[in-house]
Amino acid sequence: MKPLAHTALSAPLALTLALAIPSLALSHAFPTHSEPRVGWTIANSPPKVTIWFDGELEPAFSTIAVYNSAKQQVDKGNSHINSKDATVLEVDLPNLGPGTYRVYWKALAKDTHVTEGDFSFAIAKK
Ligand SMILES: [Cu+2]
Repeated sequence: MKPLAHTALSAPLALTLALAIPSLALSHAFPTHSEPRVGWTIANSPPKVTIWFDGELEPAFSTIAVYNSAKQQVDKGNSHINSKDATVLEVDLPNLGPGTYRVYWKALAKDTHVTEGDFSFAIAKK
């Protein structure tokens, strides 16, 4: 999965944090893998989309949204960080029909840096 952007939420704040706590400067979060996997075609509607990151996320600004090919949002709107693991972002899905779906994610890391990107997966026709 390739993150498409890595921008500072607030440059002055990020700079202040980076200077104050150097070890946090590199802790922005990038995805390591997802379920469904990037680009894969799967047989059945998945119960949710899960993305694992390489660092802990801030719950308030970290989101996943899933769209169908008609650009309608199809997820259940409950995008959230996993309660047991702050590096995991997930959103529940209703039962989806065959087609291609696009997942847009945005992650705010503890260092105030935002990463975002998108990928697709497909559900095969029966
Ligand atoms: Cu960063």
